[in-house]
Amino acid sequence: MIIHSRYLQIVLTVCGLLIFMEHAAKAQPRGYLYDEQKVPEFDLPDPLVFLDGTRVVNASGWEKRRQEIFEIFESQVYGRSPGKTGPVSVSDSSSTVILNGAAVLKQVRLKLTDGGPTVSVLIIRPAGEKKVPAFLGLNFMGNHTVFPHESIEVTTGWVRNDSKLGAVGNRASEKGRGGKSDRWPVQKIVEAGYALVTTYYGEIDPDFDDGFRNGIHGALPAGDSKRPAADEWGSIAGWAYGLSRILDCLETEDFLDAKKVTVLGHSRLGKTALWAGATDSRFAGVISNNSGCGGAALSKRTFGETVKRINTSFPHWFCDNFVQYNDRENELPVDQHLLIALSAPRPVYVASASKDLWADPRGEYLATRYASPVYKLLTGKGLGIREFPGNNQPSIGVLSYHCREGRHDLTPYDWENYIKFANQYSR
Ligand code: GTR
Repeated sequence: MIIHSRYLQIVLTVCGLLIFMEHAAKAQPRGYLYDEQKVPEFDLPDPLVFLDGTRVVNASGWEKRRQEIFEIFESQVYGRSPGKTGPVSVSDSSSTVILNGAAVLKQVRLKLTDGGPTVSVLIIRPAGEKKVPAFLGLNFMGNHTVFPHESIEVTTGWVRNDSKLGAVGNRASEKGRGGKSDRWPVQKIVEAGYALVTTYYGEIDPDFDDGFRNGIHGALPAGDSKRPAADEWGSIAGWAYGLSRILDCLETEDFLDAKKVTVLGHSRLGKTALWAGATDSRFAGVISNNSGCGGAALSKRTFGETVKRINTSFPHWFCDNFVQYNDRENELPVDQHLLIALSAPRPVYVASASKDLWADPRGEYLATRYASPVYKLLTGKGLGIREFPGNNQPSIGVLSYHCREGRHDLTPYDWENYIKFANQYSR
C-alpha cells in the first residue's frame, strides 16, 4: 500500500512536471532568442525620412511618407484588401436589458458583403438614450464565451478545440458560455460609460489555412485567381476588414458614438487591431494587447517569435511576400514602429506582459517609443517614458505603454488602463 501510494506520488509528480513543461514550452518555445545580450545590431528606418533620403518637415510631408510606409506594409506584410463592396446589411437584431437594468445587450446579424459571411455582433451598452463611446474587439472563441447571458447565441462556425470551453470537433457548445468572461469585464466597461462591441473572429475568416476558400477571402476573391496573389490579403487583413464593416454597422446605431470607437485586440487580434487602425482612420484609438511578432514588437530584434517562425506556424496570417523576410529581418524595409505610426495622430496603447517573452515586451516598448517622432510632429507629444518601465507602471498619453506583471493574457488590470486611455479622447 505504502509502495503504491509512493509510486502514485511519483507518477503524479512526473505528470505534473510534464504538464508544467508543456505549458512553459507553449508559452515560450525553445530554440529562440530570449537573451537581451544576444540581440543583433539592427538599423530601423526613420519614420520621418523618405526612402529617397528626403526628410519630412511638416504634417503634409508626413501624409506622403505615411502613404509610402502604408504601401510597403500592404504589399510586403499584411497584403492588400479589396475595397468596400457596398453597404453592409443587417438581417436580424434583438435586445435584452441586463445587469439589473444598467445595460442593454443587443445582437445584430451582419452580412459583410454580398454572398459573404454573416457575423453576429454583440453590443453591450449602458442603458439610456445617450450616444456612448465604445470598445470594439474581436474574440477568440465565440460571443457566448464573453458574457454568461443565456440569450447570446453560440457560434455555429469553425472554432479551435478547447475542452474547457466545450469546443470539440471544431464546434462550440453551451459549455463555453461565459468561459472567457475574465477577459471582458463587462460591468466595469459599462460603469465607465462605454459600450463593448465584439464578434467572433472566426465568423469573419476561420483561423486555419484552407487556401483562402472560406470566410471573407472566399467571398471576395482579390483578383482573377481564387488564391490571393503574393501581395494580397492574408487573414489578419481579412479580420481587420471585418472590423471596418462592423464599424460601418455601428455608424447606424442610435445609442453609440461611432466617432469614438477604440479598436482593441489581444495577441493575433492585437496585430489585427493595429492593422485595422492603420487601414481605417475612423477608429478613434487603437489598443494592442500582447500582440508580439507582426504586431507591436520590432521584427529586427528577432527576440522571441521570429518572422520565419510565424510564417511557418501561421502561413495564412500574412501575405506571401512576407515569407521573403524569413531569417532576413534586416532586409525588411519597414518595422513595427512604423505600423504604430500609421495610426498617428490618433492615440495608440501598446501593452505587454512580463512573462510573455515570446511577444518580446521590450521590442513592443521600443516600437512604441520609436513611433514618437511622428506623434511629436503632429501633436507635440510622444511616449512619455524614455526607459523600459518596471512592471505595472503605465504611461498613458497619446502614445501609451505598460508592461503588466504576468503572462500572455487580457486582464482586468489591462482594461483599467485602457479605460483611462480612452477617457482622454472619448469623454
Ligand atoms: C501564438 C503566436 C503569437 C500570437 C498567439 C495568439 O501561437 O505565435 O504570434 O499571436 O499565438 O494569437 O494567441
